[in-house]
Amino acid sequence: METVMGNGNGQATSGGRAANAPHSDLVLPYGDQRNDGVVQVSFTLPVAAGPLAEEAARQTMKLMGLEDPQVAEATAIGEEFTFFVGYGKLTRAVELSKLRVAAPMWEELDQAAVNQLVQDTLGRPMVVVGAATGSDAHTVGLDAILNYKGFAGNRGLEAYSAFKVVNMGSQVPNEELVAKARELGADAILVSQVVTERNVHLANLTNLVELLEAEGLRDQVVLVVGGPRITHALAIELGYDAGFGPSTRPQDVASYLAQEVSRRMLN
Ligand code: B12
Repeated sequence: METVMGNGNGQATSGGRAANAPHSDLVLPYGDQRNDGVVQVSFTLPVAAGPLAEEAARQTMKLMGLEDPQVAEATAIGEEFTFFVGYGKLTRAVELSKLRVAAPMWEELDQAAVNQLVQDTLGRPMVVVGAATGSDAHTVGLDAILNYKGFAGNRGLEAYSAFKVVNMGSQVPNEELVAKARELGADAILVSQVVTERNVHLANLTNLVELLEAEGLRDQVVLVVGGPRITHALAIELGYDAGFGPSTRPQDVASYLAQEVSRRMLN
């Protein structure tokens, strides 16, 4: 993860400059040449394949802000739909120095350093309770973070001596999660939310925070949420300590947990 600076409200900001664009703060997509703005898009229109559908596709690309739109491929999908691949040019650039990016504050530590930091801080393993909560039946993401085998060649939290991991699995009611956290004296609660249809995750995540507050446990635990549509900014807004999104590696979470528990001990 790139270097981040605290902004004083529990988030971190980064004005990041693209490493490969030392002279320009303005970036456009790269097609054939740097900053030519060329992008490829794909979409389906509910129009039968033919000249009308192709013109509708070009107009659609113009509405996306693309100049010189071209249809590269138009494939009929059934009788009334056409799938398109198109090319076009973006002319408005992103100004990197104006971006504010929220990210959890931690430095990447290797497994030995995480184990050492937790040992130095607590003198015992951190107790970590994880669950996919509410109606959510997706376990792969949570398992990727917690299980020994981990994710993309990166070992899960079970592989660290720094963590005692309890994985409660999927569709765990918030009440059961809170009861288990209390029973085990959890140092951290790790929640997975993959289904976000109709914002079902928002009510469920808020409910967990309310339950923890009602039980007087909220300040006792590091509260983390992860999932493909989760951002750190959203997590903070909902009352969590950190949020982890797509492609998170167990080492990211391990590094964050070790540093967060250490930071709390020092405060
Ligand atoms: C496998 C799968 C299923 C399996 C799940 C099996 C299982 N045991 O997990 C089954 C078939 C059960 C399933 C069911 C459903 N699914 Co489904 N499913 C998927 C699928 C194909 C892959 C998900 C996955 O495993 N990804 C791989 C993992 C490694 O990635 P990840 O979850 O993002 O996890 C990473 C990060 O997000 C993060 N992370 C995740 N959790 C956590 C937690 C913590 C604490 C941390 C730190 C990090 C973290 O770290 C992980 C590693 O980097 C996705 C589509 C897709 N390609 O993503 C749809 C998808 C997630 N499913 C979807 C839907 C709608 C459903 C159903 C509602 C379908 C239906 N109508 O019945 C049901 C819901 C069931 C329920 N009650 O939850 C939608 C969700 C849309 C949305 N935004 O809400 C998706 C996106 C498909 C789609 N395009 O519509 N599904």
